[in-house]
Amino acid sequence: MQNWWKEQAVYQIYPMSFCDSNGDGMGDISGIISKLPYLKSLGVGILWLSPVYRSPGEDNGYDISDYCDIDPKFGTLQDMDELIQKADALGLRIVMDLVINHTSTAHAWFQKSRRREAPYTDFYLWRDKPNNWTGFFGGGCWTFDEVRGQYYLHLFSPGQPDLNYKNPAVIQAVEQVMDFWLARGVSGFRCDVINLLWKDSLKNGFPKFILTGSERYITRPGCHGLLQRFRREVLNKYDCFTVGETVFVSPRQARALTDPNRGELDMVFSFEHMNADCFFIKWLPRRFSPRRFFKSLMKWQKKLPWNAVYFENHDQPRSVSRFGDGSPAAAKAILTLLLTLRGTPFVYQGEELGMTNFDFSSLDQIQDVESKNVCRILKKLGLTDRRLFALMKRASRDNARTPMQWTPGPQAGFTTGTPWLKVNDNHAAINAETEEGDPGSVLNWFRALLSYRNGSDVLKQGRIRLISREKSWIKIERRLGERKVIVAVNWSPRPVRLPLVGHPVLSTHGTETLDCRLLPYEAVLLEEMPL
Ligand code: ISL
Repeated sequence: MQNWWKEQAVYQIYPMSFCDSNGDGMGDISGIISKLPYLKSLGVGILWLSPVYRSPGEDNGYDISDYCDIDPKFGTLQDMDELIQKADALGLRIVMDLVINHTSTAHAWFQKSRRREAPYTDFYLWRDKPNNWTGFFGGGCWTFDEVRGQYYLHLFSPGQPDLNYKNPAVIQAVEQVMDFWLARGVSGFRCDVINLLWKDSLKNGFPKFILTGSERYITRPGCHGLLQRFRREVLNKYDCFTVGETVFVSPRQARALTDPNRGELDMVFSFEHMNADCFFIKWLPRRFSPRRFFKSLMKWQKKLPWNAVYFENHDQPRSVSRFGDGSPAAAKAILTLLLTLRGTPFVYQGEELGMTNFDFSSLDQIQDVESKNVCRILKKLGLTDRRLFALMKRASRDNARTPMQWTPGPQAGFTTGTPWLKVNDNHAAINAETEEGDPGSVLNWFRALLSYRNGSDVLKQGRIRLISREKSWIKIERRLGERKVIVAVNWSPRPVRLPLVGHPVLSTHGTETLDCRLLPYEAVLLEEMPL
């Protein structure tokens, strides 16, 4: 038996869009509690909640003003305790999002820091003059604060000032936050942009097309040191795990970050496979190539003994719209690969239903701070509204943030009020209630597949080998001792011929016999037993 977080699948909840219990149009913790039986029925074992802490909401909760309280729009600390308890009673663990590269400007630490109140004076990165760095959301990353009379660094929005990890008091304060939640019963953290914490210096960077200055803060030795310290001082006291969101990480860096002997993180989210439909950043699109996608996935499978596997989250467009043709068949094929690669699978709310990109009809319907910034900048650069619209359709983070589709009814059963972000019109067909009753639905495929994985040591623990990858299909082998599971996925809307040997156990199209032909977007699992 390996670590519990290697045995179970993780389900990411974006609380604003999951389930609204009080009709204010915004998801909340009581809503999540009401859906625990559904989550249990999926077969997942761990629930990761995007931030529910107190926050002004400039970046939908990734700008925290109090780490030790729940934002009133989501409920109370008591609701959170109830969620942890009720989840635990069902054998589900809760993992929090830990956003410690920056706080909100509304955080008391920042308010005191801008007034130079000890011990908060140096909690942030203050300078008389900005350097030449550029931020993640486009444009500069220094804002002048009138109260203090200095500029502060923010790699993200102006409302998200970066903390100063060269100040030991910051490290201690952050460790207290981790302790607070672990003692309350959470089972770990998804650590937001965790490889950016340590800034070597604030000197100018080499001018670059994007992220000038990043060589001074991405995965620096000081960051490894910090992570080791968090592990030693806090995490080791608990039965928990951490997964780091590590932007622009290389396989070598990821290996070091997740090496159990170094004691830093347990897993990381890498980004390379997310470039299968763009050049380096999503604002530079290119046609999706399954071959490029498979190549990157297999490279990372080979280079790391164990890692997080994901195709979707709250920052990425929907996988079925992006890597497939939007059809339920494509959704099933994509989920098949997600759940059969080696590693801990992370599934994002709605992915199990085949939810698609946002069907917005005007740019005004977009709420995301990143999208709004990028629109402003590209408009200034002369991009037409038509091209801007097309780009946002493809890449806006709001694509994955539309409300969860529970029923075919009004507002997809997400709220009785007006949802904060428009519900996708396709909820009439794509929703949990309808899919529940359809044996051929994406939802029921997800359940069947995860249930098979949960019972298969070969899939959970076995080695992985690529048998072959072609332009539009992939065949992999998982092996534990003498037992093998072969997974073949046709990633295209055309049938393909390929050699298949073994005893078919699951097929998206219900095929019971082998004819070495996969229908459009068909995926099959075959078992091979020792003779
Ligand atoms: O979302 C992105 C591209 O569209 C990424 O560049 C993203 O900003 C980066 O992966 C960091 O993401 C995380 O931190 C951000 C927050 O906005 C994201 O939601 C979060 O996942 C700042 O806290």
